[in-house]
Amino acid sequence: MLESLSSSLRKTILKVRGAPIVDEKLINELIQDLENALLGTDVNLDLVLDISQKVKKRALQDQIPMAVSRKNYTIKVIYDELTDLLGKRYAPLRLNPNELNILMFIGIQGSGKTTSIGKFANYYQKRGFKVGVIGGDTFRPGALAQLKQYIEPIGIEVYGEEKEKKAINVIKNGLKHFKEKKSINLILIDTTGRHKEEKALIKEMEEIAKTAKPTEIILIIDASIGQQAQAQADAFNRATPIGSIILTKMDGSAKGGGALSAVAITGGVIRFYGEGEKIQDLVEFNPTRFVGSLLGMGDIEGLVESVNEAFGVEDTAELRDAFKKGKLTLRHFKTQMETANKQSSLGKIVSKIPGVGGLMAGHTDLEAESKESVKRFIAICSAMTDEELDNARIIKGSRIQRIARGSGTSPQEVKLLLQQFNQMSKQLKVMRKMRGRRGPQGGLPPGMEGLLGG
Ligand SMILES: Nc1nc2c(ncn2[C@@H]2O[C@H](COP(=O)(O)OP(=O)(O)OP(=O)(O)O)[C@@H](O)[C@H]2O)c(=O)[nH]1
Ligand SMILES: [Mg+2]
Repeated sequence: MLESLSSSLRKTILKVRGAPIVDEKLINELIQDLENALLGTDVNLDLVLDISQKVKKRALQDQIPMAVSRKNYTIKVIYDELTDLLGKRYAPLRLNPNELNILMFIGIQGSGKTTSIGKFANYYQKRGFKVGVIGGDTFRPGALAQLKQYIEPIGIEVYGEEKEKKAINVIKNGLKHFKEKKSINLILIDTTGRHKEEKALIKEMEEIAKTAKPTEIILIIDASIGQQAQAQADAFNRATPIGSIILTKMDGSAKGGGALSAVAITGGVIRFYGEGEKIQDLVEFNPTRFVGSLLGMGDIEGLVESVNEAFGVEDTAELRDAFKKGKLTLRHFKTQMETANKQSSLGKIVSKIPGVGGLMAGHTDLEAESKESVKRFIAICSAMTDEELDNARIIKGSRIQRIARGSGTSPQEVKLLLQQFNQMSKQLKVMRKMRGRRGPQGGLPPGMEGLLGG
């Protein structure tokens, strides 16, 4: 599924992960990568620019809780914006097994109607529905044979009339046939695909719909047309309030992202997509899960949840004050580590970074590892004197040796902590300069993420 988009997005995420600090330069690189990835899958230029501006602004300027690293926040922002692009609403198709459901499939020539009906029949049969299919394509020679050949092997009856030329008659008779069989609770209607454009298609849809009174009309769009899908979806949305959309050929098309986003901005509801010619190749579309798998892991929702959770945790007033004044001491730093240690979300945040799954093979206990490093940082700070906590500059030579001994760590670890603390203080000064006198209020300067083990 959208392999090249997915692999470029994963590379982008890995770049965030691998960078020592998240600064403007990195964000600019990211934006460039993100734009290229989206344009490469035919997402509309205006949409791409809109997304990249939002990501840039949020990643650099949003005020985030101290327990969230700017890296994770940036990843979450990318995730948010992509999910937004594809439609936040998750709307599974609701069929009632206690009633007769009639679904009518329409779409321009060759879009994948007949194949999608087979996939639907298979999908819902597996979920306990008793399915019947009506071959309402009386236009193309061989259409009925194709339908039967595809669907009968899974044990589903196909109603068709070789000699009848009027689709509407076949559909009427087919409905009667299946309604008499009381056991059938899902009827799928195939239709003619002679239309090459939206207008005639919609007209025919309205005519058949009057007779068949479908529960739902399903528009099939071939994803390989990319952002041109917007015109079809638009016309369709205007014509019917009960429509859903299936995108086909998501496997073979480099333009799938364009088609998905183009349909999403019309407000059209994408329920499924096809990713192959076989009868099993139908996937229910869920924007959040979809973006999660694009970015490289199913569980990105976990990361997002953890970041959201951390947003609910107040930073201490003392800390905010320190940031405002631009005076950060190791004491603040220690307090922050202690808060982070208490938060269950921290370990979760670190362990749920999308895209690092493969790289982290063998480091399965990333969460425990990051908790461990926070604990060690706390231990190091606890071995410091009050004087040292208030003035990190005096920590040198023999003091480092003493702190390492006292905390059960090594002088290297103490130096690492001091380095990261210095980097953070520098970042804070730069930020204060950039933002004038106001100063960030509780925001985490880029670079602090290193302290959180992320
Ligand atoms: N790779 C791939 N091929 C697909 C997919 N869906 C449909 N196809 C292929 O696209 C071609 C057209 O599919 P049909 O289901 O016959 O399309 P249709 O809309 O019924 O076509 P008409 O009845 O002629 O209008 C067939 O060769 C299908 O195998 C998909 O998700 N992936
Ligand atoms: Mg067909």
